[in-house]
This record gives sequence, C-alpha cells and structure tokens, in this order.
Amino acid sequence: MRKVLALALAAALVCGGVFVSPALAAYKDEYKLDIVPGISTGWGLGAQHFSDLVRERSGGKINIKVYANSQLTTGRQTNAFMLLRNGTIDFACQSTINYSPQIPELNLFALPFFIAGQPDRYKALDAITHGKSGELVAEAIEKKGGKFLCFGENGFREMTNSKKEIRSPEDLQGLKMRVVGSALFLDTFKALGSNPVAMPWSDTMSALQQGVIDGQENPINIIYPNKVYEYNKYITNWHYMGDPTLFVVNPKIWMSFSYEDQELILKAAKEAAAYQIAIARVGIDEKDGGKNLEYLKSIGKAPEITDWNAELARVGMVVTNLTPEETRKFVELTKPVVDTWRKTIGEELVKAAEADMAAVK
Ligand code: X2X
Repeated sequence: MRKVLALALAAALVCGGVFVSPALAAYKDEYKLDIVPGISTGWGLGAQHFSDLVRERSGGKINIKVYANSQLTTGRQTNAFMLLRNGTIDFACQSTINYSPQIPELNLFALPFFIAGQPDRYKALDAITHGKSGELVAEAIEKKGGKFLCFGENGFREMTNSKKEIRSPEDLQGLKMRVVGSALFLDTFKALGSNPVAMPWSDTMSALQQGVIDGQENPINIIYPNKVYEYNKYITNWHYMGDPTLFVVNPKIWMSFSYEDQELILKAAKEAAAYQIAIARVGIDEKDGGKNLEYLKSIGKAPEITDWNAELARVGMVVTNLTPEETRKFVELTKPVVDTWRKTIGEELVKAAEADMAAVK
C-alpha cells in the first residue's frame, strides 16, 4: 500500500520534465527538536545523542537539530504540545509535565509519591513505561495528535531552597517555591503549606538569583548543570515524582519518512532513551548494583560523577535524605491531592499503573 502511494506521489511530482523523487521532495533540510533545559543536562545529552545517531546512520540525510532552552516555544514550555501538533516543532524530547495541560493522562507520573512510595522507584517507573499503563499513556498522546516513539527520563524530582534544611512539611511553611506551570504542582505544594509560584524554567535561574523565589524542584540532572547550588544551599532528596521524557514526532512528519527511515529513527530514539535513563539514575540511590554505570561504560559514555550526594556536598550543599517516617508526613498531606487528581487522569489508567507496579514488587 505504501509503495503504491509512493508511486502515485512520484507520478504526481513529474512536472516540467523534472522528476522529483517523493523522498527528496518530502525530507526537510533540518528537523527541529524541542527541549526545555540546556544541552549539558541529562535531558539535553539524551536528545543530542538521538540527533547524532540519526544523522550518522542516515548518512547525513536526516538532520535533527536540538533547540535547547525552550527556544522553539519562546519560553512557554507548556505550549509545547500544541506546537508539535501544528508542525512548528517536528520532533521533541519533552517532559510529561509540559504536555500535561493538553493531555491530562500525563499527570499520572506527577502524582505525589505514587511511584516514589514503591519499594524500588526505578523498577516501579519501568513497570509503568513498559506495561499496560505505558501503552495507555502512549495511546493518549497519539489520540491528541503526537506520534509517540518511546519514554526517556528527566529523573526523579528533588527539592532545593535557600532558606533552611527541609525535613518535614513544617519546614516548608510559607516558602516561595517555583513549580512548573501545571495545576497538579500548585495543588501539591499548597497542600504542603508552601507558597508555590508557577514559572517557566527559562525564568527560574534569574528568579533564584534575585531571591524572587526561595526554592524549586527538579532532578539532580537539571539542578547540578545549572549550578542551582550557587543560590540554593539546601537539597532534600524526596523523589516525590518520577519525570519521564517522551520522544515524539509530528505525525505528518513521521509519515513523510520511508519505512526504513522510520525504523532507523525509532531504533535511535530507543537507544538515546536508554542512555538518558541511565544518566538520570547513575549515582543516585541505585539498587541496581551498578548496572547503569556498566551500561554507560559499555557505550563509551562513562559519567564523570558517580556519587551525586558526595558531589552536591562538595559544591557546598546540605544534602538531606528523608527517613521513611519523615517521608510519611509528606505523603499524608498530599494524599487528598492524589485522590482528586486520580479522576482527572482517569481511574482506568491509574489502576493499570498500580497493577503494573504491584507486579514488580
Ligand atoms: O521546568 C522544569 O522544571 C523542567 C525543566 O524540569 C521541565 O521542563 C519539566
């Protein structure tokens, strides 16, 4: 069928005696890929790896350029899905958080302590992304107009601030915390007694520097390369939500690739995602016996830092790891938020995720 269509298209393109092959006519010189943070973050490195693999393997035919720092959304990261859908953005490696205003199902990952509350949070997250619930999430994205390729990872999100060590919700009272522009985050941080401010990431570093906000939450892979520690001395490792990335493409662009190139792109996305996941996890409270480090070495990408708590302390941070009892207080206060948001996300999906996680306990 595809061949017949290609032939018909090729015939249609014979104009003025010049034959233009459908592939040559359809492929762009450059495909724009959207990411929110800088290239030196784990998120950025994974996206760049994807671009490099595709360029190499296609012999330079498919050139995907990574536009970092929300350039393609001019800082409006929560508009990113609309721009992917309308073709302003061709490819993206995006956080579920930034697409969640348009695709409510994606709030699943941001339910406070939903994944972190499992015995092994990494296993639990993998159970979702590889399970029935992950399929439902992919379906939700496709229904709304994005071609889903695979899940990568930004990382579990931790909390930093300039004022004090946070061990309990009482310590958070009144602190001005920057959160992403998604209602679930405002609800979570209000429930904990803080004073959350929704703000794009592109404004966050200067807001921290100027003291407009006291703190923020992000994975260590974002915190460290952005030198958040220059303004925020305190970090609390609470892992309260897992933040996978989504490798996606505009469906029309996807259909413009030959079947072979689609395969090439999908394989490259999966490899880049595996790399991104490993760097999001290596050296952070792993229970995998060094599997991530071994994997990164095996692909020639051994990380410089293999113990993040030690490194954060070295650059002057007070690193706080919560005990299970301390974590419980945060869980209790955010439980009503989980109960409310289950309905927005959809019970079927939340239950599927619970079943996927229970299966690997
Ligand atoms: O805005 C953030 O905090 C970031 C960079 O992590 C996301 O885009 C979700």
